[in-house]
Amino acid sequence: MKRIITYGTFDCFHIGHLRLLEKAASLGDSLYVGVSTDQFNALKDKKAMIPFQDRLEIVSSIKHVHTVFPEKDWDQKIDDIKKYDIDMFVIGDDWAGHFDEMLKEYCEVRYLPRTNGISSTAIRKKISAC
Ligand code: C2G
Repeated sequence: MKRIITYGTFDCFHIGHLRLLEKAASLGDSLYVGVSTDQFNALKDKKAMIPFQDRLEIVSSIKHVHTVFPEKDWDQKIDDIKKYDIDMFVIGDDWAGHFDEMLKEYCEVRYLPRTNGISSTAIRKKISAC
């Protein structure tokens, strides 16, 4: 059983998020997703429009997702990889090169192409302009 892990804010859930999760899930047998808490987003200089509990529930409802859990800080990934016996870490290539040193001795690290033309930031801007 090949286990995959990824992380994200998943604010204003959109097709770019869905395609990432679909592709990540296709690389193994079960997909584990860390959803950034509102407090952790503050550390990422991000302010999600959708509260953490709602984002967690939305991501957990995606058929490709096996398990969701809170992402509370930058340093929990190695513990998560051990806890869930993960084989591969995947994330969009906007993060390319960012996690190799930290994670490569624990699991495979793979960066997947982002979906162009859509972002939570753009959606939030459109909503605020209404
Ligand atoms: N994504 C994508 N295409 C987009 C937008 C996002 O493939 N158009 C991917 C991102 O690359 C990421 C995932 O969807 O893999 C979630 O995106 P965000 O919610 O923006 O995640 P981020 O805030 O970058 O958090 O520890 C890692 C961080 O928590 C990642």
